[in-house]
Amino acid sequence: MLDRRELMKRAGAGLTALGAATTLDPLKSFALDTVTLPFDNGERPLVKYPQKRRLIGITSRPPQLETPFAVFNEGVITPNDAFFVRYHLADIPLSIDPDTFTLEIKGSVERPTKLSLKELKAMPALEIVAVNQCSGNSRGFFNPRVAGGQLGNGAMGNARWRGVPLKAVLDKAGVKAGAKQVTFGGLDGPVSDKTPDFAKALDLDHARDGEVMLAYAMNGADLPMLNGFPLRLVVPGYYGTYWVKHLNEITVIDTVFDNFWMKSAYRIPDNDCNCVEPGTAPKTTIPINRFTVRSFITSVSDGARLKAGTTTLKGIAFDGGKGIKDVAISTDGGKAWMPATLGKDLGNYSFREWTLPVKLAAGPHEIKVRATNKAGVSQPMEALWNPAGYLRNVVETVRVTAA
Ligand SMILES: Nc1nc2c(c(=O)[nH]1)N[C@H]1C(S)=C(S)[C@@H](COP(=O)(O)O)O[C@H]1N2
Ligand SMILES: [Mo]
Repeated sequence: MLDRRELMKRAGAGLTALGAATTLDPLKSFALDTVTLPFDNGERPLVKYPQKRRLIGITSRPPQLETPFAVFNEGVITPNDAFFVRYHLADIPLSIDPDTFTLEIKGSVERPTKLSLKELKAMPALEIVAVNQCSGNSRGFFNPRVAGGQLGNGAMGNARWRGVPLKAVLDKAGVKAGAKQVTFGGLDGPVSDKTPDFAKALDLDHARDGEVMLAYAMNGADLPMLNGFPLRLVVPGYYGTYWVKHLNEITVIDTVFDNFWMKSAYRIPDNDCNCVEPGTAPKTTIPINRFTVRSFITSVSDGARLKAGTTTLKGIAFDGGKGIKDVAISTDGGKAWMPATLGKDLGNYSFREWTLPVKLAAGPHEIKVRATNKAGVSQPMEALWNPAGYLRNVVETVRVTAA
């Protein structure tokens, strides 16, 4: 048997001489241990991939990794080596040369353009702190259960993204009158040609809002390979499905993009709650878009035993871009609510830290957290349901015992 340190060393050896940022071998990962997420069939391996610390393994071909929830208590910025990983197609790039990489802008434009990474980095840069969250984050908690990756709460992360506004690149190419949408494709692809290639689209106005960006750096470093090196789309406030990784193709189109990933997948019920009666199907759907409002307690986990007396609770909250207005905490199962103190404001797209000292008498307590955004939108006390397992944002509960 290899000891743990040796396994970690060998996993790291998946990086070749080309340099840490550009090459990896996802087949060189190792299961080191397991964790159990709090729902049926929740046991998962903890796996080590190049440029990543030990993360929760969902699938291995393609690699899909979830962040252990304790990471969110370390700070509001998720470290690159702990950031979750989601792919759809098994043929992911293992090696990309940043010196020859180019981004192509084509379609309904005056000047079809190719830009190198160097040219993109020479343009005026933009930085935004923004949460990236998979549409199916927390899907494993759906009741009744739904098909798809059975994720806990770790398919999200918050990073400081640096890059260029998509608008600047579109302006360089000159969008033609009559254009409707912009599509985005990356370097990964399907193993069989029966599987549709992954590509997403945004409406032209959204694409030109000055905030949607092409990011080449994350938390002051190159993007990790598994998070889209050397360039990815960042769509602040929108679900991760739009954040196309290894982005190398931008196409301006005069129609509404109707590939599988827009027309059939990643759709939500077209009604006020974006929800349906559990077990039923929506009549009409729309493409998933902005995050619902969410909040979490990160400092204590469900089932924890605490000392009776004063405990300072801590956690995070975020929404789809209005910004968090307030966070309220209940220690009696939702009867009385107390306002928490919000931490530093890193912008409307970031995790917002909250803290609150609470007095807990000896005995069991049901602690709940509920955030409200600046538009007055809050979280439901009972979970809403949709057949794809998206948008989960029920008020979270942590049961603790003080003694
Ligand atoms: N090229 C490419 N980009 C992609 C995907 C993909 O399969 N291929 N998946 C998307 C989905 S569904 C999510 S949730 C995010 C996840 O980003 P991350 O892997 O950096 O955490 O990437 C998005 N970008
Ligand atoms: Mo996703």
